[in-house]
Amino acid sequence: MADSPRVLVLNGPNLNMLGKREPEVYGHTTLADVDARCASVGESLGLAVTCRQSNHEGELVGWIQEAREQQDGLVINAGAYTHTSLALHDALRASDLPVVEVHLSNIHRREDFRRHSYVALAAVGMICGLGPLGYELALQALAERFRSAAAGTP
Ligand code: CA2
Repeated sequence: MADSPRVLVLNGPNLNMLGKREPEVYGHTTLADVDARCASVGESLGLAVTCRQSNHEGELVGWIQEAREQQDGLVINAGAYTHTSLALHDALRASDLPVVEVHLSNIHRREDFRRHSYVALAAVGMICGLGPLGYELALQALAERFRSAAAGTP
C-alpha cells in the first residue's frame, strides 16, 4: 500500500543460525520463517515491513542511520550487541524512530550479563521470552502507535 507506515525489522549477530543450532534455547523456527511471518502479519496490520539481519555492528548502525529517512518505526533484536553496543544505542537514539526491542528468550531468566540492554534505553518497549511471537507483538504495538498518532489520540 502506498501510504502504509514503514517498519524495519532488524536482527543482529548469530540470529541467522535460528532453527539450526540450540533449539532448546531458541526453538526450531528459522530466521526465514520469522521474516515471512513479519511480512504477512505486517501486511495484515497495514504496515510495509522490511527485514534485515547482519553479524556486523557497523552494518547494523548504517541501516539504522538510513532508517531515519526511510522508515517510520523499528523492531530490533540486536542479539549479543544488546548487552554491549553503545554504538547501536547512539544510532537508535539518533534515529528518532519508535523502537521496539525483541528477544526470543527471557533475558531476565538467563545469565546476569544478559539483563542489561543498551537497546532498551532507546526503545519505547521491550518484548522478551515469547519466542518468534515477540516480533508479531512488536509490529502490533507499532501499528497501534501509528494508528493513534494518526487519529490524534494518546
Ligand atoms: O533471546 C534473544 O533473542 C537474544 O537476543 C539472542 C542472542 C543473545 O545473545 C541475547 O542475549 C538474547 C543470541 C542470538 C544467537 O542466536 C542463535 C540462534 C540459534 C543458534 C545459535 C545462536
